[in-house]
Amino acid sequence: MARILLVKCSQYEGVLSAFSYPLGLMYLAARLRRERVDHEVRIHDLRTRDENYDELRDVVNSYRPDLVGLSAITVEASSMARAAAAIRASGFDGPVIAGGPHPTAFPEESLACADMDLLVLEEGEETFAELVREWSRGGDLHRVPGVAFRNGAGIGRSPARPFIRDLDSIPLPAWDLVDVGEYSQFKSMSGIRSRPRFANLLTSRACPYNCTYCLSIFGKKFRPRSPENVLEEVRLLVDRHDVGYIEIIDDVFNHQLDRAKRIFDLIQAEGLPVDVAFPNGLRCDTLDREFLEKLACFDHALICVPVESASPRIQRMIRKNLDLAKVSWTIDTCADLGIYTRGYFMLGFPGETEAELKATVDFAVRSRLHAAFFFVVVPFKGTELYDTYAKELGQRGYRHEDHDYFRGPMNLSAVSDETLFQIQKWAYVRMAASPSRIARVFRDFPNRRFVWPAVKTGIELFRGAGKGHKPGRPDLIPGASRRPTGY
Ligand code: B12
Ligand code: SF4
Repeated sequence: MARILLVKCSQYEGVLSAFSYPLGLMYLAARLRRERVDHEVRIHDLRTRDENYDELRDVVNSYRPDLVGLSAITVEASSMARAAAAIRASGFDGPVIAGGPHPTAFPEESLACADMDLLVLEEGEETFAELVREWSRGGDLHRVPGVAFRNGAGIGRSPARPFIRDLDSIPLPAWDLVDVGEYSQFKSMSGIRSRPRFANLLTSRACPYNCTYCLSIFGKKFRPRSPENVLEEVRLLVDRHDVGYIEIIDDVFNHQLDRAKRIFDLIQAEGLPVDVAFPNGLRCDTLDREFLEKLACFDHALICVPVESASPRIQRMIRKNLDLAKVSWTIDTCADLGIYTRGYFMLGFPGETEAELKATVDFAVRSRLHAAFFFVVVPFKGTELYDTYAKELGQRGYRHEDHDYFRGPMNLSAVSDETLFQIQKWAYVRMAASPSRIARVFRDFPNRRFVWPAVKTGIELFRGAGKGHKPGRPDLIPGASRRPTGY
């Protein structure tokens, strides 16, 4: 038997402004429990803690794990290194293994941290289970498919591991290892919610589209869970964890529309008292009326609408290729059916002109969206957008931590910084200055308790436009509140 500590890293020293459960680690833990040997697993989420690293040292000292796993996205890169250092500082001398989007996209950089032993690339369940098995019998971890490790001056990789074909074959995430009550103290990803206790649900993996700014860690072949398998998890969340609000965070939940509708049908047929949100967005030019009507049957439903740009040229350039007329139809139909919609827009694509930026803002303002977020484009390594601009970014001294939800540190567009950030600021003002929108928000807003947090987020987004992130000063980061929002 091995004792395993799984740690989710955090960009800030202070709790995060929008929360999701550490689903990746919960999947790994559930998979480990399926091994013939009884492993003991604990999850420690640094995003829920005010003072992260001293406490982590204490956890390692008291839990005494045999093996530690770290999970990080790219903005959490320095947290990953600090966490590894804190773990080593506690005297831990077992393997420190990291996985998640950051180690997958930046293996060389991740292994430059001397406290790190090994990386798991891409999907982790099978690789991590095999690593633990090999470690238990003193085998060679570098031979396990799907890993990267230091090799002299460079890095070595074992053969890639194929993606899991049948997602129903992996166990449901280990919901018993997280405290749903504690997570529900925080603002969930959708920011507003209709019921107190929420959970995240991943009903499929991978997205077949090829947007140039998106990192693909689950491959390009859409892999769905069966509706029955999804229902089993919703049932567990309701019955054992009293969850009432489900936030589905698939890349593209509606890729197989009939499957998506059947999931709604099954949940409703069983009379499970949940509302549903898609804070990560849906592909909004492929929805039909039946899908939206079924969604509207929940007491409350929320869809985020990732439009990104209303410029056809930019749509082509970023390979999103959205049918904007169809997206407008979706937004209008949602408005008619009382489904809450929030648009996601990206400003400042390479070479984007003032006319194109304004067209995007006009699209949002003229639409019947309840709300909209206007982000500044930041290319991530591992994406085509980054590869195209890597040199330029290097020259500008780009660092991963230099941006967050509220502030974009760069401007790749054809307009000056001043113009870009003015347009971004005014976008929020124009969205808010619509009496019919305000009336619609009041009609469809799920819960009065979230009115103030939602207004605050709007103000933070407005104020954040054009400001650079100040590393090491988390109190200056809007939204990185040190206290739970309290439901
Ligand atoms: C939930 C989510 C969030 C949450 C939580 C983010 C966080 N701090 O972790 C919120 C809403 C806060 C968020 C915000 C952002 N996000 Co986000 N988000 C997601 C989303 C939709 C789901 C994550 C998830 O739960 N996946 C499901 C689980 C099962 O997958 P997983 O965590 O990757 O775990 C698997 C493997 O990676 C691996 N693994 C993971 N950890 C470990 C650890 C070990 C030891 C091992 C062995 C294996 C392993 O095994 C797991 C099981 O197979 C993903 C998209 C996606 N498809 O994953 C984007 C994604 C993670 N987000 C992304 C981005 C860019 C952001 C933002 C930076 C956006 C922005 N411009 O502000 C912000 C960052 C804010 C912040 N400070 O956290 C990118 C990350 C790219 C990158 N290089 O890091 C992703 C991948 C989207 C994309 N396709 O580009 N996000
Ligand atoms: S941005 Fe969305 S639609 Fe585009 S590739 Fe990524 S997950 Fe797919």
